[in-house]
Amino acid sequence: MKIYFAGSIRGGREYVELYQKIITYLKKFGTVLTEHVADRGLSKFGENIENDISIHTRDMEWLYLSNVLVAEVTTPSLGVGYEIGRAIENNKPVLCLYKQGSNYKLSAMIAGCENLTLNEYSNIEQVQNYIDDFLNGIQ
Ligand code: 6K6
Repeated sequence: MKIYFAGSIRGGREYVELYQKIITYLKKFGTVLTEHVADRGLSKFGENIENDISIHTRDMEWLYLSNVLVAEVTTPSLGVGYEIGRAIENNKPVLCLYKQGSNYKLSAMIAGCENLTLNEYSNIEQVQNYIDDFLNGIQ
């Protein structure tokens, strides 16, 4: 299984350690195409020598190749929201994970979307259980 993991980069890196844990767990199920999302060596806002057009082109190729998109949506991110929309339009199953009690309010465009699965979690064990349920259900 090819998995596209989406998490905030320029939207804010507050949960990057959690992204790393999610990616490690997702690897039990197949290949994660977007491990760089948890790259802690990255400068604060994801600025590096790659230009934005090549980032977008490459990420869309990976999104089309993937069997499923898993997104950590707690930190609001235009890029993550865009990827979720593109995945749904391309009939990919989408799992969104949102940290309960966060100060960030989840957009109605995610919370109210019936074409994705949204799970709220409070710890990594719950995240793992939601991933198990979701990915075992589509395999
Ligand atoms: C290199 C290593 C890590 O980041 C970089 C350069 N920037 C990006 N590289 C790859 N994907 C990116 C980059 N910036 C945004 N994205 C995609 O958008 C990722 O797949 C994330 O899921 C999402 C984050 O969007 P923003 O709006 O928070 O940046």
